[in-house]
Amino acid sequence: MPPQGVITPDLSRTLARLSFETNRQLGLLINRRGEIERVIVGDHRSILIPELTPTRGHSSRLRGLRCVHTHLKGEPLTEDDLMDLVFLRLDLMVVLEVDEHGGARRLLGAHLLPENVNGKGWLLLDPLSAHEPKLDFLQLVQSLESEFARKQALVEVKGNQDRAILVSVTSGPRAEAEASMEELTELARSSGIAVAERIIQRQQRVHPKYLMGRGKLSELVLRALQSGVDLLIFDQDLNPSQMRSITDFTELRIIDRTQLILDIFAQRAKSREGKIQVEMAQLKYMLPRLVVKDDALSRLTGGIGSRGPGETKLEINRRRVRDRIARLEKQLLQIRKQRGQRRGLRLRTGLPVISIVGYTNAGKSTLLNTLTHSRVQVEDRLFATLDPASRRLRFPRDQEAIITDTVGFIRDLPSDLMEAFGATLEELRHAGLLLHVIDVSNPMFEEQMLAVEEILAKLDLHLIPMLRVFNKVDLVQDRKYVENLRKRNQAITISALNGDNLHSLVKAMEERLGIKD
Ligand SMILES: Nc1nc2c(ncn2[C@@H]2O[C@H](COP(=O)(O)OP(=O)(O)OP(=O)(O)O)[C@@H](O)[C@H]2O)c(=O)[nH]1
Ligand SMILES: [Mg+2]
Repeated sequence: MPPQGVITPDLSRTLARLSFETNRQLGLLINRRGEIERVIVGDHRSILIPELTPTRGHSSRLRGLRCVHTHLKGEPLTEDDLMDLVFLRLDLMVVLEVDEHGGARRLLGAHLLPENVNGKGWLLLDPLSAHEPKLDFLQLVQSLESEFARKQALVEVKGNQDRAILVSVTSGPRAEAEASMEELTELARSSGIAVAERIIQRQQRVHPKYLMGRGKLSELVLRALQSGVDLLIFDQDLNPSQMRSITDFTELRIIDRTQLILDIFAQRAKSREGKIQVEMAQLKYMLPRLVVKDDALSRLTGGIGSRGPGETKLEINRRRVRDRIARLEKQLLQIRKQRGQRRGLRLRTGLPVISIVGYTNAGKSTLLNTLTHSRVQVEDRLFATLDPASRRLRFPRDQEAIITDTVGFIRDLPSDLMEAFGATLEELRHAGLLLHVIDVSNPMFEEQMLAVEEILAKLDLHLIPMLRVFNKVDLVQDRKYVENLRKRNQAITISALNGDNLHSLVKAMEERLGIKD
C-alpha cells in the first residue's frame, strides 16, 4: 500500500472551508483503506460521534478508524476528544485547526499508548502542517498495534483461556475489599479465567449508573485494551440497568460475582439434576438483564466465553427464556418425584447419617476421604464438589454410619442458586450430625464460618447437632493461637490431609451420635 497520510491536503482544505462557512465543527471517520466511513456534523464548539457498530470479539484491538475533526477557535484537543479516543479505541484522534479565513492550518493528533507514560494512556503527536502532513499514518498504526500485541502477550494465559480484569468498586474499608478481591481471584481461577489485573476503586459514593465516574471508566477501558482483555468481572453485584449501561459504554463483556459463581457451577455440574438446577439459576438471573437491544443482549446471554446456558445467541428473547425455565421446572419436578420415592439415606440403610458441610475449599472432601479411605475428588479450587457423595464409615467398635460430602457454601450465595441447591441439600435434613469443616489457615475463616452457619439457619438446618471442625491446622504456625480458638469455639482441630488428631474427631462423633460401648 502506498504511504497514507492522516488526511490529504485537499480534503483538509475542503473540510476547513465547509466548517468555516457553516460555522460548525465537521468530522470524518476514516478507515485504514483511506475511505471515509462517516461524516459528522457538530455545532461551533463540539461534535458528537454517533454510536458505532460494535466490533464484536475485537474489543481488545484498535478499531481501525481515525477521527479527523475541525476546531474553529484554535482550541487544542479537548478532554472529550481524549475520552472518545479511549472509549471508541480510535486509531488516532485528530484536530484540524481552521484559521480565521477558513483555511486549514495544523493537524493536532493523539493516539493511545500500550503502556501508560507519566500516568497518561495517550500521546500527543507533534503538530503537523495541514498542507504537508509528513506522517506515514499506516506505518504509525502498524507499529502501534505490534506494540500493543507485545504488551498484551505479557499476560500469562493457557491455551485459549479467557482473560479478565477484576474490578471492585466500593465505599467500604480497604481491607474488606482486598479480602473479597482475593476470593474473587480464586473464583476466577476456578472458572478457568486468567486474571490480567485487579483494580480496587474506593470512592465515597458508588455511582448509581456506572458505579464510577466517566474518567475512571475510561481508565478501565484503556487498561483492558492494554492488557488485551475484553472481559470485566465486578466483585459487586450489578443491577440490570448498571450492567446494561456499563456494557454499552465500554463495549466490554461485563459479568458480576454472582454470574461468575453460576458459571463455575455450570462447568462443574455433573448430574442431570445439578445441570438443570444451574441452568435454571442462570436463566433466572439473566431474565431481568435481557434488553431489547440486540447487541448488548448477545453479550449478556453469551455468559463467559460461550459457556452460557447454551442457546444460540441473537434470537434468544424473554419469552423463550421463560418457556425454557418452565420446561426445566417440569423436568426437575419429575426427577424429584422419582427421588422422593427412594427413601432418605437413613431410612434406606438404617444407619445414622453424618453430613460434612462448610465453606468451599475448606477440606470437606479430603476429610471424607481420610475418614473412609476413599477417593472422592479433591482439588485446590472453589466448588470442586457439586454432586454430593456418601460413604460408609466404620467406627472402632464396629458401629457404622453413613457420611456424606456436600457442595461448598460461599458468602452471599446467589439466591437462585441457594434455591436450586435447596433440594440437593434436602438430604442434610435427615442428618443426625453436621460436621462443619472450617479452614483455619484462611485469614477470613471467622467470616466464612459465620456465613456458613447463616446459610444453615436459612435452610432451617441449625437445629441439627453440629460439630465445628477446624481443619488445616498443619498450615498454622501459631499453635497456641489455634488452641485458644479451639476452646473459644468449642471446636476440634484436625488436619484432614495428614490425619492429625482424627481420633479426637471420631470420639466426638461417637459421643454426639450416642454410640458408646
Ligand atoms: N495443608 C492442608 N491442606 C488441606 C487439608 N485439607 C484439605 N486440604 C487441601 O485443601 C484443598 C481443598 O480440599 P477439598 O477437600 O477439595 O475441599 P472441599 O471443602 O471439598 O472443597 P469444595 O468441594 O470445592 O467445596 C485441597 O487442595 C486439599 O488438599 C489439610 O488439613 N491441610
Ligand atoms: Mg469437595
